[in-house]
Amino acid sequence: LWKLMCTYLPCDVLSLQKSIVQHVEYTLARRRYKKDKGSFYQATAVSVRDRLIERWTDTQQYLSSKDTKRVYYLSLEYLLGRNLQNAMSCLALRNRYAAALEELGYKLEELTEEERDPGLGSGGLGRLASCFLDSLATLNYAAWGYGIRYKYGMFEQRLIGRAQAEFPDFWLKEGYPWEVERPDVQYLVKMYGQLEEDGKDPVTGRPRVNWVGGEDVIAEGFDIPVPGFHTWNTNNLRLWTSKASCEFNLGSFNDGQYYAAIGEKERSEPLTSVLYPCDNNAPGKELRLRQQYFYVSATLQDILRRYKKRPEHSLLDLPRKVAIQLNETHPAIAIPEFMRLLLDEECLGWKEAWHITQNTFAYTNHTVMPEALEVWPLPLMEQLLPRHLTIIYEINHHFLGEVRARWPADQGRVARMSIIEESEPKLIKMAHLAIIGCHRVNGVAQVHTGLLCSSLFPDFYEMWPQKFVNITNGVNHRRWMLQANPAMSAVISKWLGTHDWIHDLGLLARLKDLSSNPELQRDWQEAKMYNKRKLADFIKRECGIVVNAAAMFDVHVKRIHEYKRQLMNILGVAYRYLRILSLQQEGNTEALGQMVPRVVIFAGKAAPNYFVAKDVIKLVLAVAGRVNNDARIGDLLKVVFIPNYNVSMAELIIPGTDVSQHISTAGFEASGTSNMKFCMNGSLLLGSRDGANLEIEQSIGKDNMFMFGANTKEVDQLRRTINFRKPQMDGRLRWVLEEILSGRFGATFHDLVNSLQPGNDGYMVGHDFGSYLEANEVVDSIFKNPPAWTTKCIDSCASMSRFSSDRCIREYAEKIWQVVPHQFKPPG
Ligand code: 26Q
Repeated sequence: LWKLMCTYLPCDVLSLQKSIVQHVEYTLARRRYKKDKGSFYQATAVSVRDRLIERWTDTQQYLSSKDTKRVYYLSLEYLLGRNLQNAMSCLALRNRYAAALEELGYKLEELTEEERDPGLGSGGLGRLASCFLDSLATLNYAAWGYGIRYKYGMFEQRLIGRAQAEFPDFWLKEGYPWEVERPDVQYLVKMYGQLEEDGKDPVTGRPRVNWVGGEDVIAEGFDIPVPGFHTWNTNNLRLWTSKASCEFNLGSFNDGQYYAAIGEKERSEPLTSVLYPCDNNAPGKELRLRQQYFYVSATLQDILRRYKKRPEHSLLDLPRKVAIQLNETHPAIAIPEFMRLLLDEECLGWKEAWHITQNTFAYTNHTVMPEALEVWPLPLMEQLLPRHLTIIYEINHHFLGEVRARWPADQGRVARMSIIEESEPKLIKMAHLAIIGCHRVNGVAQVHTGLLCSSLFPDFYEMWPQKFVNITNGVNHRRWMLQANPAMSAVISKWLGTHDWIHDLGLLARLKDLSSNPELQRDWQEAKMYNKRKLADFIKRECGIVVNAAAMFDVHVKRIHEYKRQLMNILGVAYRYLRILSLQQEGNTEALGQMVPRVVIFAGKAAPNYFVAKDVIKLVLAVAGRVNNDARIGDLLKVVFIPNYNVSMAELIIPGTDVSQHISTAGFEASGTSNMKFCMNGSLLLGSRDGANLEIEQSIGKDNMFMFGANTKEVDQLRRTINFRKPQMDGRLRWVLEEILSGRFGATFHDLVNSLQPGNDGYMVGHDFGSYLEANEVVDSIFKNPPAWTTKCIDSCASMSRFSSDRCIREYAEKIWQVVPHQFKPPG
């Protein structure tokens, strides 16, 4: 029996084949001899999953036996991307599976395409959480992610009548082979109801309250294994789904209540139905708060249950064994919920409970946008979570006492720092609650952390300077280089003479000595061309637009938001178009001959109720329609909007890019992470002085980056004076706007044009437009010199090691979580 328990599944090619065919037949009950890519994808996935599961359960067993400190990452969003390739490379079984499938008549690359992206997130924050999970597992940290298993993820974007249309994304339609349902992991979560006073606690002497009545919802866990790359350690991502609590005892209802009970069941199901598709915006919707609380409560109950399983664990020691990271304020209701569990369920006193809570939690801020800072109307909190409101009052009371003690007679400061905003209705500021309840607060890039300390939370920074730390974001280079770009990865390995850079990205620096070597350059350019052709094929399939792979591929892909300034890009494109036509009219063949053919590629989703962003998509499509169908333009300019941007599309687009745009108004993009991915894939960046762009520039060198526009300080100045110092508009911008208003691009886009008039232009498009166009000219001039261009690409790529999420996770481990790696080795 022991021997049986110590043996892992066989992984030779024949065994893999057998397992795939068996899963087709017995797990899926489909015909094994019928050619069916869908079934073979599913079966392959389950076969890989089997091989993850053994490591997964053994890792968890091992970590429990060692009683290691665990990190829990709480995020309302994860953008996992496809799993099949990732899991196979983690297990080092990619080649064997490819061989096994080849003989069965399938290409691994084709089966990969069968997997649907779980779109359980809306943008950068969710993708960052997924990169973190990968790095945590690879670096052998004991960590679990917790999230929500939305039934409908990020909506599917289609373009209908040259505009965005949203469709539900029912990603579970064919089932999701990577998850394991845990019917045995269920918790009750209560909402609404009333408080009842219940005398005094005999031990602590504190007044006791009971939270009674209300509705109970069941949370049930689904687990997804998170493998590390070339290590046995396999972590867990637990996602909650909601179920009606009457499923507990439906059988015992008598006839009259039976129907009512079913009705209640129907009401509870939708709680985890749909992901809010916002990004950098926080609508104060009751359902969203219910989702947050539901998920947080289940998670904390689960964490406490696991901790209490060991009889020697005392709650006072909890921070030595548990670190909880809040991804934004979305799970910040965890602070009062944890206090409630410690006070009301575990019967601790306030001081002990507060000490434990503060030392367990830490908070990452991802945004400085005022409209994205979460606030909840106090009456809503009172109705939904009456007990939590009283706890928030008490936290605030203790906290403001501290403020008053340190700054006596500074009422202004007390009002500014309070968790509760004295407006009508009163509001609860979740960021204040998070800062007060956590021992660390971090920003995600140097400028961003600077802004947190100087303009967003200066009072808190003054009170607790040591609480604030910067941890610049990073990305998982295994997914974003090795998996997404095998062509370039092969060139790198060939020229370094080793694959070790995959484990230690610092090794890439050696490429810098070789970057002008013509043979390396040829290999590099070939890889880039291969990726561009793949992208061109995709564009033809998806958009019906034929583009020339020799042209410069200029890419701007991310959520559509005013501060990200896709509008500035498309206005620049319109300018280029008008300029080509006027050069033609002048008969200026020399200038025309100097022009660099460009394909300008956009992709990204606009929140369904964000009409300005949807207008920007319309304008892009309108300009594309005009430019692409103007025979005079030919290959000089093409404009493409690829619908339904997601992680797997990013894996295709990023490697095929020559220059990518990260052009947010300075001071608005907390970090950005795609800038890192593009740079790692040999694209040059056209960027504003914002977020991580600045640190990337520091690492790769000024000469390798096309930077333009106002910096944070200048933007701040400009915004202060916007209403009384109206600058002259750049002549080129005025020209473009006039042409748009004249109907040159179909509709006249009055609202967009109006938003750019001096005085209205909060995102400084007008101010930066000139320097943006000039930066674009520099891009053109260097692109015309391929060796110079390629040297820059290689040099930048070679300088990117700091932006691996491995570096980032090590910093969290050291500066915030106080955890060290624990590597699990299998028996035998
Ligand atoms: C809040 C309340 C209700 C509904 C939705 C939301 C909500 C959801 C998502 C608010 C914000 C978000 C997403 C924010 C986000 O993606 N921020 C990005 O985080 C990245 C990782 O740190 C940064 O690189 C980006 O700069 C930042 O914009």
